[in-house]
Amino acid sequence: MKKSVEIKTFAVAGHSGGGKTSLCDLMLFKAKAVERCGSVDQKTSVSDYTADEQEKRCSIYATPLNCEWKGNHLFFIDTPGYGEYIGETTAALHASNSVLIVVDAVGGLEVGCAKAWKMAEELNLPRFVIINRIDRERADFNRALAQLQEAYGKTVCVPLTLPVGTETGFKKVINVLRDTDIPAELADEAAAYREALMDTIAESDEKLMEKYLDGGTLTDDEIASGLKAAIKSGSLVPVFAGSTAKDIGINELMDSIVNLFPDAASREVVFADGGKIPVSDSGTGIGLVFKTIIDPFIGQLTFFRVLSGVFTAEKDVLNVSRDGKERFGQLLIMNGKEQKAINDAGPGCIVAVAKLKDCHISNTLATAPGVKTLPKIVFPNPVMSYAISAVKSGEEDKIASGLHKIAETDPTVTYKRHDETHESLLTGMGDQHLGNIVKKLKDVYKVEVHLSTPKIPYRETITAAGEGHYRHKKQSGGHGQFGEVALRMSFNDAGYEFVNDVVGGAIPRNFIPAVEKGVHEAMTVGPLAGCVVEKIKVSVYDGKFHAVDSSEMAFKIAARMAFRDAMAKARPVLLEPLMKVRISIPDHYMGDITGDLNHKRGRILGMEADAGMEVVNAEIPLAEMSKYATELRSMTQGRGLFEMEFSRYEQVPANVANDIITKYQAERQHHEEE
Ligand SMILES: Nc1nc2c(ncn2[C@@H]2O[C@H](COP(=O)(O)OP(=O)(O)OP(=O)(O)O)[C@@H](O)[C@H]2O)c(=O)[nH]1
Ligand SMILES: [Mg+2]
Repeated sequence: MKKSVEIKTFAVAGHSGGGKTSLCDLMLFKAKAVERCGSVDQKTSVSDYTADEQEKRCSIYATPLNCEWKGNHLFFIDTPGYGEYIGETTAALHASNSVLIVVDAVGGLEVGCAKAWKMAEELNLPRFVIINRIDRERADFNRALAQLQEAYGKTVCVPLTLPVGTETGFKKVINVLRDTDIPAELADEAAAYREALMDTIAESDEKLMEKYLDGGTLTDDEIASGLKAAIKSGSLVPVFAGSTAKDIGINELMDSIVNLFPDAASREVVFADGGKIPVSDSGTGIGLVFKTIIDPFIGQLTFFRVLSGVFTAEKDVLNVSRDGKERFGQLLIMNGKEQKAINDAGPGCIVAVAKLKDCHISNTLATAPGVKTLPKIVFPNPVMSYAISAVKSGEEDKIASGLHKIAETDPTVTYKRHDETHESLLTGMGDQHLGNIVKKLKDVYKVEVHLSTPKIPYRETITAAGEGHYRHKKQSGGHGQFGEVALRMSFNDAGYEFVNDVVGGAIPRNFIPAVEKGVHEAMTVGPLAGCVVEKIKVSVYDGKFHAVDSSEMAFKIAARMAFRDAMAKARPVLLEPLMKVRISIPDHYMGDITGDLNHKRGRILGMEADAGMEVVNAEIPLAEMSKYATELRSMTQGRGLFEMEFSRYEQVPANVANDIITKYQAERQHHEEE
């Protein structure tokens, strides 16, 4: 096993189609980790090995890979660029020490790259950029570089290598720090970047600064250590030029991974409580589980990243988060579906173990007691829901158990029964993501499902005070039913409140709980559209009882009817959920996006420029958002991203409310007539 300083652990991230997977395949091949170079186009990629990925020719899952290069062991994770699979990228970044962002020289700084940058920045992960596909028609290295520099700073994004020629004329790259035979047309540029880099290096260390200002030449080691310090702090993000298709610039990139990427010892272990310890090459193993898969052939595999210490095969391990114990079998390092068993794994290693009992994403593993938990991985909120039901009746349990297992491997999927609409909801990141889930249910869990647009959980409340009264009286045979209730209601912003204001025993105390129950029942099916009623205060102030005929049932019915009577007089209104939505787009889509928000009854709260994208913050009714993942994709050709979370309930505008109420009342009448 290599020492932590010889281990580099990084995620490869960026916009879909930039060439991340192709780059990973090429690195594996160049490092002789595989015999033939995998290809996305020929469906032989080591990383995109699942049938779904091969069919779509795009990554869906984050795939841990590894190889050795010039004395270092590289562990890297190829992530999908497509926005709906962002959960995979999130997990991968949590297992990494730095991020290599792949930018397409044709497309430039697209939203997938901006998002990767932002996530890396939030996790304090050093960044590197490769501008790839320079061999392609309409490629423009300088345009892509200018976009990066505009978004993140001219002194931050500085090229370490520059392309000689472009498109079909792209032949090689030059290293601005090292190379001396620089073509005349690049000489000025290379000199300017060299100077910028030397300034950054000097600024990173006072001693180096003095030496540099005194006119001394910095040694290779001094240059590397200066660059590393600046990279670690994020004040420098080296940019590389390349083409994975033509294998140009990739040697220089891989050498720099060895020389400049932060190693596994460079980052302290930070626990959930903020406590820190330095990375150790020996002693108690500490690891973070970031991925689990359920493979039809291998069964369940748990991936974790070693943060400190050593894990050994065939040993007991503690799951600190679950307060449990696991028995490790083999320790595996993986290249797609190829696995290699190792004896032990130290800091920076990404390893897999088969068939653990109770081990989940975000769990902390340790080889000895006394280790604190690591911070949990925070996944993005799923944003698109469908009501899901079984095609064959009676297979609901099969759906539940299948989705439970799927959600276990993908935290951006949820499956829940909605308390208010009583529908089972499948929620995920968008149509394609959910499409994959449905396919998996069919292929792996053998159950077919229907998806439909879910009902909106509208609610009802009142805008005035009201009084209601009802006498429930029935004489059937000998024993009758009798209960009479009078109540008042008023709007109560704090929530639901029930008060007993009955004096003089008009309703005996022992029947009050039944009255409250009746109110409660009436509140679950409001009079306007059958929705939950909220934010009201109800006070029972009068009633009558009968010594023989009164019963709990009679008071419950009377209370329910009195409630409806009062509510009808208290000017009831319909409320709808509003979502807080954050939409990131390139600026030229701004007009289309804001225009569309107007149609959606959206309210724009603000706009900002963030990490190279324009961001629109808005509040939009949930009823208008059910297809937004798909709509945004088609409005922006896949160049937009959005996040969404529940904000609050608000009164539905009268014209919209009328339609909803009329439709509900018509359905109810139809039911009653049946
Ligand atoms: N001409 C050219 N094509 C490239 C290059 N790198 C990748 N490609 C092609 O670009 C397409 C997309 O490449 P991928 O490696 O799948 O891109 P990715 O970034 O992994 O995409 P996602 O998995 O969807 O995020 C494939 O057809 C590749 O063959 C390159 O340097 N030059
Ligand atoms: Mg890919």
